[in-house]
Amino acid sequence: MMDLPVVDLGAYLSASSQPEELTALCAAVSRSLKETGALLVKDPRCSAEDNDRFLDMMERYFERSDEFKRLQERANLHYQVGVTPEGVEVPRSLVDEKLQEKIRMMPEEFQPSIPRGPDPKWRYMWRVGPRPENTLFKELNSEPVIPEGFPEWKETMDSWGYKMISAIEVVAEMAAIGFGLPKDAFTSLMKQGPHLLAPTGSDLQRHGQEGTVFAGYHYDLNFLTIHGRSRFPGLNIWLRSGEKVAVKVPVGCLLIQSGKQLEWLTGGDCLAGMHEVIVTRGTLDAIALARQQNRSLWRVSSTLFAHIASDAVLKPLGHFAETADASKYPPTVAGEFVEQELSAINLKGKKSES
Ligand SMILES: O=C(O)CCC(=O)C(=O)O
Ligand SMILES: [Fe+2]
Repeated sequence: MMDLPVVDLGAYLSASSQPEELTALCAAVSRSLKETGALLVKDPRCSAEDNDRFLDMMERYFERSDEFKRLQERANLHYQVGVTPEGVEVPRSLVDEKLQEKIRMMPEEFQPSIPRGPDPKWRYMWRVGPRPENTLFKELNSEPVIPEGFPEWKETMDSWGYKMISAIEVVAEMAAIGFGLPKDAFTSLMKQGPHLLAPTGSDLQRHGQEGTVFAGYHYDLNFLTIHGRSRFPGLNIWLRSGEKVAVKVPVGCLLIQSGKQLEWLTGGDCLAGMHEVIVTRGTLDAIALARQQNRSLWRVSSTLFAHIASDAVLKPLGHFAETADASKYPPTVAGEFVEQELSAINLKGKKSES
């Protein structure tokens, strides 16, 4: 089992760091994203208390009845705002034959758990950051949904969301430098992107058996994903080497994962990180402890999906346009790419139906 390196964003943000130190930090960021599809960071601006305030509120929300939560469901907006009930989102590995083939080729010890149906997790989508005034992708940029009886909702979601975006922007800048691109190569494309704070909620009381798959083997379709620490472990990631690793996020750290849009922009030099969330022995231990301490048995993730702006074009940037695989990543409008991916995982009606 491998420990992911922890990169201190404070050192990058500090004016007193030496140029050689900065170069080394940026190289560590791009190397970790490339070799593991993931990266642990510490950001002095995102505290464990901020994360707790967010998790406490989301636990209270997910504990409400199904009828209550369904009032926040917006299927017509492809679930891109409000709640997604359990049993809607389909893991890529259930529908993608190429991916299934890839799984069959893996050594048994690294094979993911094979989901038999849609994910039994709920999710809440909250848009974060300014929206574009003019866009061809209105529904990816819709108005927020606020559940009744949560006066602190907007402030809590926005403050956690903005903090996570600030951390992602620093990582995106460092990654660009590490990949040999101009410093703003990624961040300039992220401006007014349809960033989503998208915590998952999994009911461990009902679905707490070892081996239950909460999020089947998949990649994230966005640019970079960032998660705070969850109160229940269970995330497995696959390294570029094919090895499967259970992720441990140290207290006060954030986990970053590379998404498909980053893969596109680097012409496949950095692949989207594959991952799954399942009930492991570690999850069972955390469930036992939570029961003892009379805490919530909802597993909440503090996930934020950072996106490339919907109207921007995805294509290999700079020197990545010259690589052998570049032609596998033809210029594609980011919003169109997102819509295709959403329909593959059941969050948007297929093109022929819409
Ligand atoms: O529930 C989690 O910890 C993360 C789930 C996940 O991979 C996702 O939301 O894409
Ligand atoms: Fe994911």
